[in-house]
Amino acid sequence: MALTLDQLNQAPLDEASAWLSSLYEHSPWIGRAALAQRPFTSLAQLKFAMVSVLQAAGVEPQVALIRAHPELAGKAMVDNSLTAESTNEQSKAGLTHCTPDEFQTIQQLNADYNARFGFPFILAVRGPRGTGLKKAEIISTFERRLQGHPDFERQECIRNIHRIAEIRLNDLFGFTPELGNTVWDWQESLSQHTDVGYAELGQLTVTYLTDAHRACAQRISMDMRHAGCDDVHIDAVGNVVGRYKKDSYLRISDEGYSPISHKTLLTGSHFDTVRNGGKYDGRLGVYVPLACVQQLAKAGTRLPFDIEIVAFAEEEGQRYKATFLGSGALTGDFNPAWLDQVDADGIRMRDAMQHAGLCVDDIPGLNRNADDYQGFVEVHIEQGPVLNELDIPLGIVTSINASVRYVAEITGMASHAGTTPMDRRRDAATAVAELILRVEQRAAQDGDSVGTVGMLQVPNGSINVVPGCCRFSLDLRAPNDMQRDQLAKDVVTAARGICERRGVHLSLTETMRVSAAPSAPAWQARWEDALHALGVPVHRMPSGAGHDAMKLHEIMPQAMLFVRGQNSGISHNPLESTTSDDMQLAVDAFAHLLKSLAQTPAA
Ligand code: HGY
Ligand code: MN
Ligand code: MN
Repeated sequence: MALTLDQLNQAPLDEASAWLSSLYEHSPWIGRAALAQRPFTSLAQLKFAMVSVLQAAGVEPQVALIRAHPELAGKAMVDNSLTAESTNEQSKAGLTHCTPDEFQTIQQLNADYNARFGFPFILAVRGPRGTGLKKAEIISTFERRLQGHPDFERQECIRNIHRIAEIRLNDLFGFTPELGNTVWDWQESLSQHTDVGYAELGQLTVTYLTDAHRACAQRISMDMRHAGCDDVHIDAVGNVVGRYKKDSYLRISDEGYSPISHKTLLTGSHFDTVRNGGKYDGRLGVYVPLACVQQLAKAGTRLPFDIEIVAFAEEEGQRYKATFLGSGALTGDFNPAWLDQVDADGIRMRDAMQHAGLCVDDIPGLNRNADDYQGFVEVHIEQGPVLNELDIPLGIVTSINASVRYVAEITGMASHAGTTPMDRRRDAATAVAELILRVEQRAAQDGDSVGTVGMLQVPNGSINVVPGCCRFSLDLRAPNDMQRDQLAKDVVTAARGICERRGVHLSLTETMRVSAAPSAPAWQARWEDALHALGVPVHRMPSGAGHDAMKLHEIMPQAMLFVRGQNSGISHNPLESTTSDDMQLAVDAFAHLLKSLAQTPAA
């Protein structure tokens, strides 16, 4: 029989702690100590109470807890001394049915890991979806983490223990993150579409208007229609737009109805990806609101405002240097010069649009009139380690950092690698190398600026030729425009100085400049109210990553909600991950925001 929060809140301490005693392996003290924080208003609040107990306990008890766990497919499994919960978890992941090779590999990994860290490897093998990781994934994670730092590994084991406890708690309360699972599954099926050349490598890359990109647009359109959106269309730049209409009349009193004057709520995020990217960057911000629409449609509920969800077609600027193209088309920022850009295969954007059946002439008509909207909200994975290290599932974005990007080329003189003395070279690559280290040093000195050279190439280089040309990119970001501009100024000045001294030539083209986007206080407050209602700690933080919300910020109030990433919140990397429990909480927070908006009198 599933437990309820009321029962847990009201039961005598011994009885309540007995219910929680198997959440943390052989360690009932954690659940017991957390009960001091009763009454709990949500499972999320109870989970975080146990996280806090362990954080406060310090390193010794944490290491003791890790050591209280069995190895994966280890001795305890072989001699059947696993707890019922561990048996269930290890069998769900297939660890009770390893091939001799798999078994041998895992034994060796267990021995190596224990020898290196002095405690067993802990992984929540039920995985981010709760249905169990594949053995291959378990082994690759094991091998990857064997190289970790001891402090990090202790913390990562504890994070996995909290995930194990979360899943066991869900089972105890008969709770299934249904909508989180739906969102997780929508993204899983969308991720099957990937660009040619990446599919073969098992990598996710969806760049603007490729066939995979168009398949994603069709897929998202279908998901929107099936979820209950009234209008779904693909617009002139390839954005997928779904609208869930308001109740044209709403009974507000026994006397009758009144036409609704609430403005539309705009939400969404992008569905293009970086090369070899993750499944959730952008897409999560399409599917979380869509899960809310699905729930409203199922209940036949209409709000006093339309919800417009946009899956933006291009945010990453991978195929063309046209970052935020999708959201920029809505804010009047589509740059017609982009149409004549060519991609790495010489295909003009204009022709790629033609090939995708888009009508370039309709682009100016995509401009949104801000007066028609209440504002823009975006849900996004954090893409960083903060929430992961705090063990907090959701975060409140206070501002999105300002950024500026360049593509650049340094030209020197190609010459013979064997005969050109070191003091007679005009080596383009060493000039860039010196600049890269200068960027690293200069960005670091601010403390909260970042500088990255993400692309670096010696075109037509040869092993025995001093590089005469070196192409590279610059991505510079800071919490505000002034700090960003100072960083950019210093970097460009340094670049010119290096080129002067080395007798090489610099050409630099700015490809993007976007201002910092502070969250609108009223909208940030709505997200905070939602987290309070969910019993999730409110952690406010800036966004180091850029988002479509920066573009919508230029014409309407906006605020973002972050969702914790797994694997230290890594992103722009196939290890990008988040759990269906955290996605469920994001859906719950979005639903809370919708409800509070619906109860607010029309402006
Ligand atoms: O680069 C960024 O910040 C975003 O992921 N496009
Ligand atoms: Mn991204
Ligand atoms: Mn993104």
